[in-house]
Amino acid sequence: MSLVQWIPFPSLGDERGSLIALEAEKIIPFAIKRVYYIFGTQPGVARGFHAHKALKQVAVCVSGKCRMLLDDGKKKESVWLDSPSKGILINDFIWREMHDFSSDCVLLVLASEHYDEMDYIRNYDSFMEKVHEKK
Ligand code: T46
Repeated sequence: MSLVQWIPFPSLGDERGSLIALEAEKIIPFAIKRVYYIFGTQPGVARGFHAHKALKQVAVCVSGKCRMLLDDGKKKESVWLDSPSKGILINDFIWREMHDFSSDCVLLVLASEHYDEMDYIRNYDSFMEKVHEKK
């Protein structure tokens, strides 16, 4: 199965332009507890480099683009987030890295849990150990 799970967002646009509504537990497959966005990323900067133990998230570039690398411990896939009309579902125990941010990139993230630093696995070796423990 592909690591990359796209969620197409229905557009409510009309002749005036575009509008997308993201409703929890409908389009977004969980109750949203937190929303954050990443913007103004400096040239050459990459972010992420961690996994989460329980958190699920949907990420969408509402402006510009960036490249998201996902890694489940067995395989890696890299995709461009370059459309406000689709998001990517990032499940728990997935290592993620964000690269190649355009200067106009606004990466919006909808999260299933409140912020909790204890939920992060920020060391790649620990991530690999935990993924194998789960099996
Ligand atoms: C993820 C990717 C896509 C908070 O205090 N509250 C928050 O809700 C978040 C997301 C971060 N923070 C603090 C923690 C750090 O001191 O803000 C600082 C920067 O966070 P971090 O270095 O984790 O940012 P990224 O861009 O590496 O990762 C973020 C999310 O943390 C992460 O869950 O999946 O975006």
